[in-house]
Amino acid sequence: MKSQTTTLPRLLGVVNVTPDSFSDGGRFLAPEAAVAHALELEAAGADELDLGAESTRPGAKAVSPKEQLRRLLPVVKTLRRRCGLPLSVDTRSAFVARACLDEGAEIINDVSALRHDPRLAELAAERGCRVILMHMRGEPRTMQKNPRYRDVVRAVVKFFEARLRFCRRAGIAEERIILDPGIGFGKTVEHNLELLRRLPELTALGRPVMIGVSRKSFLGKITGEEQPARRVSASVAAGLFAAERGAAVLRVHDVAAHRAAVLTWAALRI
Ligand code: HH2
Repeated sequence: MKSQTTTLPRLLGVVNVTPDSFSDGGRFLAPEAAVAHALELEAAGADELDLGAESTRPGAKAVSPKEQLRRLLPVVKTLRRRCGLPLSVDTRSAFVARACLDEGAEIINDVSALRHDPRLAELAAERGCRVILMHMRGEPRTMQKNPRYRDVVRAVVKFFEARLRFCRRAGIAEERIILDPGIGFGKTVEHNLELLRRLPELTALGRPVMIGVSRKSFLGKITGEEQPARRVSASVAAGLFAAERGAAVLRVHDVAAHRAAVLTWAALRI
């Protein structure tokens, strides 16, 4: 067999400890259910896990940091003992992130790109942890109200340039930063497709790019599939396309399907 030259995109498995996530709300709200699901994703080949307690689906209401922590902490504590993967915490709150980092989480995934809570940048600098900065126009409550850009890719590049300058000033090492264009966050179907097609313009910023297309509604609009859990094939197709254009991390719900697809894709690419 030839030696493998293609770097596989890492798979960040999603664990939503929420009652209302768009694709699996309520299934993993109980800590035991969330832990069992996380361990399943680990067994299926996830490289890292992303734990979230606040849905960011369009129209979602904010969840207090106290409530987020009540949902997350038992899960983080148990997983730190039972799971070998790096844990990411999907939160905009420094209070939540700090407590989870204290329990062994290693990555902050902030859909506001450190704009929501000023203390989150300080925390990231202090701990030297990895940080995922995501682009979002507006807030989850309002973001899908008539999103418009002159050129969505240029707007996202400019946004990241500014956020990277901000991080430098805040003392966050550039090599700890991962960029995510925020597929579905204040974007139309066409905006999402354009961002995926022109991904190399984002990787040109010199940081790994993460893509979260998994089960999202733009895939439903393309395929006509209304149920998020049945958008697995569409998610895999879009994920592989993103990998081909340079995505370093795929944030996915269906790890086993993505793992098989990514391995096959990599074997073909040698
Ligand atoms: N997508 C969701 C949530 N967090 N974080 C990043 N960095 N990138 C994403 O694309 C992203 C994200 C939405 O997916 P999900 O967590 O399944 O749904 P919900 O926000 O409703 O919990």
